Amino acid sequence: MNPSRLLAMLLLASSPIAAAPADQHPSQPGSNPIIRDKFTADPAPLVVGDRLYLYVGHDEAQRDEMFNMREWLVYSTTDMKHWTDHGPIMKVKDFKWAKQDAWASQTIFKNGRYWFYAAVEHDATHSGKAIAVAVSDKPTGPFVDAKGSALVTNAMTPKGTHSWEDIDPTVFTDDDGTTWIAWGNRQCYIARLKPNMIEIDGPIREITPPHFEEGPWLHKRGKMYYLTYASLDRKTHRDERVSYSTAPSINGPWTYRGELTGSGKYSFTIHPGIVEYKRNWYLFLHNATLAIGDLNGSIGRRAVTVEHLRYNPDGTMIPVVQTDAGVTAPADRAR
Ligand code: FUB
Repeated sequence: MNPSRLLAMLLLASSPIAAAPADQHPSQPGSNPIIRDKFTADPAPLVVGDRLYLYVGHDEAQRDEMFNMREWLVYSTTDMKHWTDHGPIMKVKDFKWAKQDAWASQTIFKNGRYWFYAAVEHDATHSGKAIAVAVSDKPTGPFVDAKGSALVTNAMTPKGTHSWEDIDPTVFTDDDGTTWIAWGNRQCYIARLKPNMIEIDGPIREITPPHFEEGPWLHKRGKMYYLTYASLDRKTHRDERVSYSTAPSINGPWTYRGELTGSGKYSFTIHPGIVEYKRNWYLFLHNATLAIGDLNGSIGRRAVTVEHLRYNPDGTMIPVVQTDAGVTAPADRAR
């Protein structure tokens, strides 16, 4: 998030344009937004056996606050329609070296444990944002700081242009067992993780794709690797959209494939999370259409959604139209 946009965002957040209408959507299970009693953002799915877990940040912005995010929550489902609330898995203060900002996260399973990677604001000992790593024996936590210090600090990406570039980790284990981590804001970075999951192994490489803003998500389908992300073409758009690149290997070369979906309704940010579950593919996003009590959706009061995701025969992803119906609509009509 660019500070020069901050003032504009705050003004928008309190303007009629940004104010979401009262929640008029039908509450049919599976329709969007999927979580309606809390504001949630930055969805990150993980399949464990026959259950899909969904890790989110808890948006608690009051009035014109931009962001107020102090904890991460997890939900789960076995049918994509009914969600169980497992409560908070961690608070940002559980990382003793972090100051604030429970921003985007992702959890993966490796070596019998669940590894949780998240963006936070570092305390005064390091400037700017950082990436934390925590671990648990269960997908629902409790998670504990696995390292006692940041996995990535702003100083580790010295060619970056700003202090909040080291955010939004995505983690992916390739077929050879190597786990990779990518992250970034405006600059997108990738690095290998050591088998211990708490140290970077080797160089950090920049792989910034066109219009990259933040929120990268790595996945693989067949032989194709995908880097999906929140994009912003400042010349033409006011709000983030989702774009993606593909590659024949995690090391690239990456080919830009254009936009996967438009902006989340009423939301400056958007954040993709992609997963295959029970032989169907899903794209999780967030928008700002939810109202709870007298609090309307805004930049800091978002709501997680999910849509079907389909592929063309050549492996490219079919553009996704964001809907109120969500996955209550049949997958074959998800265009
Ligand atoms: O939720 C806080 C930040 O906003 C995330 O880290 C970004 O991806 C954007 O969604």
